[in-house]
Amino acid sequence: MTTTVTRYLLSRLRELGVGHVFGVPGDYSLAVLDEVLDTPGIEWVGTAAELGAAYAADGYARVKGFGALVTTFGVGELSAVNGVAGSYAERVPLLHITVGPSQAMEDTGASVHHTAGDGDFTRFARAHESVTCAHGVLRAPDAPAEIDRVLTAALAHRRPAYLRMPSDVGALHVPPPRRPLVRVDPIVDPGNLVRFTDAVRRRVASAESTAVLADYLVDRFGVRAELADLVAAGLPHAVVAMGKSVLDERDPLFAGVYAGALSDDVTRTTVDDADLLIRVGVHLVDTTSGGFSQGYPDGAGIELQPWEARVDGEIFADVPLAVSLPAVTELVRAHHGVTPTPPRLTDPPPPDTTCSALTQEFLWDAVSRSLTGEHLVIAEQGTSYFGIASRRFPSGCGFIAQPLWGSIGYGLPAALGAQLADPARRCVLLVGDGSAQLTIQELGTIARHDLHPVVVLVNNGGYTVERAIHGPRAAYNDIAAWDWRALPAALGAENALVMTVRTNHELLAALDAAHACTDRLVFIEAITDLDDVPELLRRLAEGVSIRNS
Ligand SMILES: Cc1ncc(C[n+]2csc(CCOP(=O)(O)OP(=O)(O)O)c2C)c(N)n1
Ligand SMILES: [Mg+2]
Repeated sequence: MTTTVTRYLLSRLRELGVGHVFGVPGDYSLAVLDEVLDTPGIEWVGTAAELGAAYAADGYARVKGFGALVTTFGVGELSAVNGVAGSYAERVPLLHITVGPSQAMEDTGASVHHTAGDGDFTRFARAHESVTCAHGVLRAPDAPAEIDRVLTAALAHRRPAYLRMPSDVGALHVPPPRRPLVRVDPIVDPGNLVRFTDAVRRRVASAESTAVLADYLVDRFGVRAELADLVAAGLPHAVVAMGKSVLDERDPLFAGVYAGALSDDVTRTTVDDADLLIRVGVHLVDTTSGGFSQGYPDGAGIELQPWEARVDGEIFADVPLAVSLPAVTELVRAHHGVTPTPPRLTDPPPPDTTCSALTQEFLWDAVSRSLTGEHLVIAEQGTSYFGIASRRFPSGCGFIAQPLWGSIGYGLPAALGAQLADPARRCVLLVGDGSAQLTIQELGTIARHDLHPVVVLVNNGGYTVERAIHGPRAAYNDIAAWDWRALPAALGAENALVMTVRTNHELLAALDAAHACTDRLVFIEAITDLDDVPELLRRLAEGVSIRNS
């Protein structure tokens, strides 16, 4: 029995749970896409642009564990590369396949379209080398081995991989997969594990107060359940915004979203003043740490990272998160320390239902209050991210943002991917007008697939987050004024529920209507003042401005 290279690849993607492949076709890739259309269990999602496909594959992978996009050589793949770089930075595993000129054309060095006309067919792969963890060119007979190699690497590193497929290679016959894809477990050094647990035991026994700080690597390395076990041992715990949703924010011992010196007092003191701070999958970046203003001593405490652990700065190599975290939990449970006092987070004031003009503080309070455990929030960089990140979520509510790579325009296509990945969980996209202008065309893709997310578009007349940092009235922070209300219908969502809100009262009514209307796309244009920013951003912006100068 044989299969084709394309079918081999698609069956491996199916095995990884991929049910949707994103991209834009090109003449080189059409035959490959025929096979995608013919493959049961895989749906082709044609996006308006390749960058949207890359962001969508990323949002999809954050929900399903793996994503895929197919682009055409040169023009298509380079349009996607910013998205792939974001997945690389934020550790989202996916496969970018680009289909290019046939091997025969390559051999003759022909000056074919989508090349630079110099016979170099490897140039664009080189552009991907620095933003993928594995890359290759598919050729018979080792195409199956290459596919398996790059997929295994992407899974192990939680990073994207890249494959170039000459257009004639997809149809070549190869043996079908004989066994499941090999998953590489991280290496565990038994000696270091023993030394690590001894060090943790001593540290836990002498600690007067212990707290946990968790971040996004918990999610990427699949240890949410293990983290829940650790905090269930009775430890106060906080989360870094990039890892928001890895902890239950309604737990009585939840101490809030930590942002270094910009955190609320309760959160900051819980983390910074703990005698022993256990950091789980923490990777602070400037946008999540109040510009690296964390108050806990660097290196002190217990630090659990994907492949190594540290205790008071001592490194234990090859003691990976999946092993170190349960080990720490066992030792914390065995130690009967002082029962902690639950942190007292202040709840926001009751909603102001008057007709006063909508403010950012009110907007994010109201949006967060309206969420349930069935929602998945996607927050774009800008006031949306800073506004929602610090608000407390209901148990089970998911969160996607891109504060490390921070490429505006990411949110809307990521919501497309996330909504396709889990149709049962309604996406709530929070996006600024400036960001939306980069990738709004994917609203058409959302409509074409009859998806029903709620989009809250903050219309504040331009780049407010940038105004807060520099140039409040500079022309470069202005954008073209669009008729946002007309856009959903123009882009194919004729039956969308579209609302514009200018007051607190109108926003509350719109959110009620949005949550009641689950069978349609909902688009809320929320108008706020161009200088109005959430408190966290206001504090952060002062620091950014100083650092940039
Ligand atoms: C691709 C890309 N280009 C430029 C930037 C710089 N940038 C960061 S935020 C931002 C403005 C965002 O404005 P908007 O989406 O309207 O948000 P808000 O006004 O609510 O802050 C810009 C231009 C970026 N992060 N990514
Ligand atoms: Mg704006």
